[in-house]
Amino acid sequence: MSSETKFTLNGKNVVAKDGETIWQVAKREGVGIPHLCHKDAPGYRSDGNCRACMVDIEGERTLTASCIRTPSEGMVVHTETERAAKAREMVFELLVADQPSRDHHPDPESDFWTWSERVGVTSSRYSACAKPVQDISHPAIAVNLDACIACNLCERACREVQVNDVIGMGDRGSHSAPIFDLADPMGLSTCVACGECVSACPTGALMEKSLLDDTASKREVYPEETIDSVCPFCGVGCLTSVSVKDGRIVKVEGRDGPANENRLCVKGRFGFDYVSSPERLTKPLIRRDDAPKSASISLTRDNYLDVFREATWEEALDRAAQGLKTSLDAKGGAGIAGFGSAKGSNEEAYLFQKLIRQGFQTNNVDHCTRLCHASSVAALMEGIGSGAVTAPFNAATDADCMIVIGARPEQNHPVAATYIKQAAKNGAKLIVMDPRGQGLMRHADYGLKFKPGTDVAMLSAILNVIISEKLYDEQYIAAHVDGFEALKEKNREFTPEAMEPVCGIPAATLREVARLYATSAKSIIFWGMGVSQHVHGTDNVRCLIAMALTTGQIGRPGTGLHPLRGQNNVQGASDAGLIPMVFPDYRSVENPDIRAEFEDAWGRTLDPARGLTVVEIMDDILAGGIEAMYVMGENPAMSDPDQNHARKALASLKHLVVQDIFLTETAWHADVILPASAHAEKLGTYTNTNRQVQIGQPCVPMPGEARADWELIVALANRVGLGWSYDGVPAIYEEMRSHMNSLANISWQRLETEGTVTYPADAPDKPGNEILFGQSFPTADGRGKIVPTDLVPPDEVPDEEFPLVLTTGRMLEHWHTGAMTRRANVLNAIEPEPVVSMNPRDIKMQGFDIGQQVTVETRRGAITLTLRADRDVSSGMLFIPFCFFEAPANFLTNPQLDPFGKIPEFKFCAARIFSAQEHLAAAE
Ligand SMILES: Nc1nc2c(c(=O)[nH]1)N[C@H]1C(S)=C(S)[C@@H](COP(=O)(O)OP(=O)(O)OC[C@H]3O[C@@H](n4cnc5c(=O)[nH]c(N)nc54)[C@H](O)[C@@H]3O)O[C@H]1N2
Ligand SMILES: Nc1nc2c(c(=O)[nH]1)N[C@H]1C(S)=C(S)[C@@H](COP(=O)(O)OP(=O)(O)OC[C@H]3O[C@@H](n4cnc5c(=O)[nH]c(N)nc54)[C@H](O)[C@@H]3O)O[C@H]1N2
Ligand SMILES: [Mo]
Repeated sequence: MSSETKFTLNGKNVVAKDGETIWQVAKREGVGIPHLCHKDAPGYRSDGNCRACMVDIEGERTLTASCIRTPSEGMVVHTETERAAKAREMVFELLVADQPSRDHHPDPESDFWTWSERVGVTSSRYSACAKPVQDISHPAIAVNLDACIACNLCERACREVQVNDVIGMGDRGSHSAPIFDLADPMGLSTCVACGECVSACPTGALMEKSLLDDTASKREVYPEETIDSVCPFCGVGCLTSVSVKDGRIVKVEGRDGPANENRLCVKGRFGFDYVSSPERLTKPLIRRDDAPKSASISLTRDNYLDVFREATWEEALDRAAQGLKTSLDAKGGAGIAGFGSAKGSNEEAYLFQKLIRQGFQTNNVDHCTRLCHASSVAALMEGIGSGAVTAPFNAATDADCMIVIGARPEQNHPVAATYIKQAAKNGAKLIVMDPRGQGLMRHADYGLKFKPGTDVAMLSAILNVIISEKLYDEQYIAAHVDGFEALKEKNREFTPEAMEPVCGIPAATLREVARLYATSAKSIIFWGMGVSQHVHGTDNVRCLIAMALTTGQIGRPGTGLHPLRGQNNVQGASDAGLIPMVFPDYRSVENPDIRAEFEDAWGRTLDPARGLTVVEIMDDILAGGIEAMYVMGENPAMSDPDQNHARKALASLKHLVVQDIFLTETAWHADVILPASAHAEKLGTYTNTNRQVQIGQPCVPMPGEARADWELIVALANRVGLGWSYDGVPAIYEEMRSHMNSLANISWQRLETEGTVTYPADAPDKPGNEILFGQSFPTADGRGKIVPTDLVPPDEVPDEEFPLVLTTGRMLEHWHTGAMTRRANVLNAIEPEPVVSMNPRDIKMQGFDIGQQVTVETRRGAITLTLRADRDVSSGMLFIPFCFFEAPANFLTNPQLDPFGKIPEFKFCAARIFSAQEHLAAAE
């Protein structure tokens, strides 16, 4: 129910809706009231402490802060009485007294100075307090407390909006100011550098160092223009506004997008300078005739010209196409494969799979989704007929109970995590299930640190309780679900008591968690790689689907299944057909009718058999099958499992074309390297984890001779005789859309106007559907299907020789293989070197020293890195992130695949650790 309150503002009759404050109504009415401690953005509570927004209310003795005051019926408000104006002048005069002069101010263009100018007070009769110290210990953010007005917006930003709980207002001498943790230097505090405080600060006391001079106390950089775009990193899909000067990005701010409501994380806000890295590829390169290929990489910034020579575009493109044609002539499509990119746009993904399918008559086209949520998608397609999320992550706000399993959103989907944390703070129950501890557990009612690789056991026990205690929704099952009887039968033996020793969680806890999930009015499940990257990944997800289907926790606000999608465009690239089994929109390549539609549209006979997947392609190369590849925007020489094997495969290709923005480990094996466009340099659409299709705009020019990815795909297509002509990205989008029902009613023009639209949308003028499957599922008969599962152990369990469990994954500051973030200065400054994390007790027991060099070895390889203590890592486990080329985690990982999703078991293998010296000695 909306409420309305009528009152007068400066003599005009106005209406406040739904609890609007006087300040908000005034803004809507075009009456600007100064404000400093108030931020007009979602998630920010008004505090009314700075007194800059004082207004006069008839009949009231004192002035009132308009940012916290809601009007009452008939109230008469004046913003410009002499009394109000004088009071505000006084506020500003006192504040100005305490600021450095405008000429010596960190940000003379800050909101503070804009408002003081409007109020007419830019100097002061009062004298300043003693100047507090400057804190420049953080690589990204400068703290100049002399400019602080103690408005506490930064504290609200940190605690209430991002829920990071680092900043507090401490008492420093005569005036209160932000402190970090227990008054640590910011750079040593637990600050995660989301930059929300910087964005909130009205004076520039907290500021991006990238805008300041060498002393970090005075603003030096003023952008020339600001462009609306979308973040290039993760699947959250934060909308951004990108500020540019001299053709370089100098600052990124969050915009009010549906997924992020202005919020960003450290990568989105401070990780932009990879785009202008001096290591960007700027010229086409061709392998020298005298440079043999080798699986071992000895790549440095300076030696690449020993291996490659610069070439013209004509020569490089001819050579790239010729090599693919030669293989096609010799072997047909079976000799060729392509890896497309989930970092590129939908249009690029569509064109890439079209080129491979139409040009080379093969379905050997895949991308990193195979290493990611392939098992989730397999289980979801089977169970509910759709691989995408059933509800956006923001649905956390409406949930009563949230499960987060096998995911670390604080690190990997930080902005999504803010919604989960806020919901938990507002009383929703949070259950975090992960063998490794994480920050989110601090906000959780239950933190289940179960034994790795035992998800099916733990979840089956939960299902067992749901069944035996009759917590399921009988009506929902009757109306919507098949397979319940089979589940009951199979699940009988998986009692919590029987599963306790398997998964390590007490039976009583499993019962409580089952009851909480099943009986809460609205429960939602979020999951990630800890669930999917196992040989039983598909089974893990089948269990989660069974939990939702038996309890009817799906299809309503605050409920659903949400696999947190990883890359900025992995949802879109998958939708666009960058998958070996399916054309765009998951339509089977094996179905003759569907194939006929694409054969008609593309004018060629197409391959009737499903293609090989990422890891299968590597195997097939070494088995003498595939001999030529085109890799765009992926770095399999770092991201594929068992690198000794994968790099050997890449090195043994007869012809490899790599299209990237950097000379990656994969490019090292190439015959031809095509310098491509970074996200910030091109137009395109990207689909985030919430199914929101959003436009990314070009913000800066491409470096040197680099070219847009889509133009390069077209150039290759035309060199293999496909005769493509597109007059731009919109035309590609519209062609793609003609094959995709999911994008019905979402025309390019609509996207241009609205910037972001959720699919599916029922009409061109209706917003898309955020919550899906309230009525039925998109399966053949409209019903959901439960598929019961068995307990399957991880493929390689610890033994005497390799007694530890190695798990791999990510860190907040780095992106995957490090190609981008190791070249982003702030991010690399925070996490500069390869580390393996181990429980401090294990470190002590083994007699190691924190910070020493250690070697970690598995049956497939060994790497040497720095030992880090981390209480979150359980005893008996090691954790290594795969972003460091100096010590690639994937030398160690097990390539064994899940039989349905074909995803490798990145999250579990047997390992051992010893001091690096020992390792060296043994080698000698
Ligand atoms: N900073 C950053 N953010 C990223 C990325 C990045 O590289 N860096 N990559 C993006 C991509 S593509 C993806 S897919 C997402 C991935 O995001 P997440 O799914 O959060 O990824 P991970 O950190 O790999 O693994 C998640 C969790 O799985 C747990 N785990 C390990 N073994 C098991 C197990 O047996 N069972 C269960 N249930 N859990 C287990 C780990 O302890 C870890 O906490 O992140 C995206 N966001
Ligand atoms: N051990 C271990 N391995 C894993 C995982 C794990 O958890 N553990 N996780 C897996 C998962 S979930 C994923 S998604 C994969 C990710 O694996 P990859 O996709 O191979 O990893 P990225 O580093 O994201 O590679 C992206 C590449 O694209 C380039 N690039 C960026 N933007 C553009 C662009 O606009 N155009 C072009 N042409 N190139 C561009 C970058 O320079 C980089 O080389 O890794 C998988 N590997
Ligand atoms: Mo991923």
